[in-house]
Amino acid sequence: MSASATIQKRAEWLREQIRYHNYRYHVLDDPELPDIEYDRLVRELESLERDNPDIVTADSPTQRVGANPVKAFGTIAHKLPMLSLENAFSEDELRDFNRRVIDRLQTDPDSAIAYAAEPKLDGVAVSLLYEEGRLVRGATRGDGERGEDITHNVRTIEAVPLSLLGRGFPGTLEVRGEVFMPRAGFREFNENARIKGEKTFVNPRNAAAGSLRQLDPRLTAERPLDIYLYAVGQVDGGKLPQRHSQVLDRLQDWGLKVCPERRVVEGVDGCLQFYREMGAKRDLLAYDIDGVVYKVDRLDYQAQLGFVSRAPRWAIAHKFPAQEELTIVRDIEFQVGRTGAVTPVARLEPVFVGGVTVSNATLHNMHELHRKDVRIGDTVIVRRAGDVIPEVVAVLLDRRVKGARVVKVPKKCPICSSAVLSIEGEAVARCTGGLFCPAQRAEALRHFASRRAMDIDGLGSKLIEQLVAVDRVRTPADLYHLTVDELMTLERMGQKSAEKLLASIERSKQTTLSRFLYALGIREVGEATASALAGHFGNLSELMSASEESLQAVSDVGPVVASRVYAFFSEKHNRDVIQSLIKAGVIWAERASKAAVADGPLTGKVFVLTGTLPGMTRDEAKDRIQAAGGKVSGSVSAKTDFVVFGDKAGSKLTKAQKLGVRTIDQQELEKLLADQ
Ligand code: I6G
Repeated sequence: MSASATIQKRAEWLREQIRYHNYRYHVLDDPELPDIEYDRLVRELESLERDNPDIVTADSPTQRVGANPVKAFGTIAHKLPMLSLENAFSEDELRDFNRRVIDRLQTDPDSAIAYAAEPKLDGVAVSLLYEEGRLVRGATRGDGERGEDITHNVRTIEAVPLSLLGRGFPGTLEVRGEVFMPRAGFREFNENARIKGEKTFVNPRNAAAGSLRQLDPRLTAERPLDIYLYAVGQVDGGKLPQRHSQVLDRLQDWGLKVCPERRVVEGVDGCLQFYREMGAKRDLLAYDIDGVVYKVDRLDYQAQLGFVSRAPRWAIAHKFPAQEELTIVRDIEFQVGRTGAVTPVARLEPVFVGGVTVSNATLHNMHELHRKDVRIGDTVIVRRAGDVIPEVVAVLLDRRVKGARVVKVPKKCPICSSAVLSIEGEAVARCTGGLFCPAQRAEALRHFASRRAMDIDGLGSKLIEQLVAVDRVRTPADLYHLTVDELMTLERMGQKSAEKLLASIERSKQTTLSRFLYALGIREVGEATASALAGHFGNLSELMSASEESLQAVSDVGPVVASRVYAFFSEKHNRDVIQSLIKAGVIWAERASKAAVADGPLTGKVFVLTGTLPGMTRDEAKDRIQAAGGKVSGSVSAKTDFVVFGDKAGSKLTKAQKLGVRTIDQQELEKLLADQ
């Protein structure tokens, strides 16, 4: 064999391999080869074809993307028209269809008709034409008689074979089906487009249609498109099986992708069971469907039944309730969530969608509201899929009326009238009345009582929900006025548990400034920030009166945190709750003020803490040392004056001993502090 014949043979072998593995991967969803091996085959073929351009064939798997964009789509005439399907929107309509089939066929009304059933994909109908097993044309349905020539684009869809597998296929085989974009691919595509500031699509169907309408096939090739074939059109020079279900099996053998959810069912009952199963699965499928299709399985019956106007008498689409509908935005209001997020909600002209009447739909946040540019009076697409909260998907701009009103984020919380804080660059606007706002009560209390905040043992979420529901606790300060008798009126609360809970509430009064600050639940103020604020200011009143600028002087406090803290303490409600907490007996060690501390008993002394102190938490020790003017550092050096050690003291103690730094235990520390 000559060198060029050997190369040619190798290239043909590689193509066969790649086609077969494409088939395993895309059509059977059962790959045989690891990706890396597959890539190796493709790379070898690409390299052979690059070095020997004359061996390239049009159906080579390397030739999916044509080099040049087209100027416009050509028109093609479908040899056999691409029909539409009759719809059934109810069980009765399905029964009527079945009755008509039986009547026309004059079959025994007691013996069930076999139907080939499959989901109806929400995509774009296309036709693929294979001549002698080679893909020669791809077309849209168009008006059924004429469609657009999208050959260059369908070639880029990896699930579309450029040549058929095996043998026995008709010389001319036209197959029809649905091109779609799986949901995951759609989400990813939209996210990327959003990041790049490019056009996004409203739903996977529009994304599939838009992708097929690209003039540049390189762009289509980047879109995650897929296909399921569901019917044959023109067939010449070959025979097909006697049943529709067998035809689909045969298409799959030839490398064409058919829907794995297809099944043959018996009579109306079988159809209804299939409909219910698919309905239950609908939200779990990787792609959108809008119903199921039943086709009389026997092709001789199909031929007998024929067509009426533009639809076959032997098939029907049984539709699910639509998940998207058009309606009008009557108003845009704002809701406050458990964490204070102020969310725009569209009040809609009631519309039946996703099986229920919807009159409210979320707009998610201000960023989304602006991005979608939803205005009062607009006609919008509202979507309700499964049990998900209905959402406004998009505005129909061409239906915008004059005077459609833009909505701004409210300055005051619609629930508690506290200021609403919108931070530049952040999508979510928030109510600043965290401790006071009824919408946020339960969440604020849960956080307040949590272990790392006020550590109220036994005050769990369920109990909090109950206390809020009966309006016994509005702010955390109310917790400190609960009585055993009141607690005993709650579900599953006996005297013992009530007493135990009150004891933990009582215990929580003794706290530290940093825990207390953390417990207030100020947005962005986690434990570390609370501790930094407590350490810096030393007392609450200085912190509460600090300007945004001076807040930013605290280590790790930037403009966002500073504005949150400032906004929180600017709210009178929040200051009132703090006063009530202090009045109820919540207490911590404070440094009187910076000036006073400047000449405290420990002023100028540097402390390092190591190990667990027996009767004091580390935060407490730190707060008290700082309140006495001392500084607490994280590492031991020659500048350290005291290392305070507790149980399981670590290397800091050894280092102190090495450097000759004075080491003291808690008792000695207490003595130093008592000298204050
Ligand atoms: O629009 C369609 C969706 C699904 C169809 C169809 C189908 O089968 C699963 N089948 C036919 C025959 C037609 N339209 C005309």
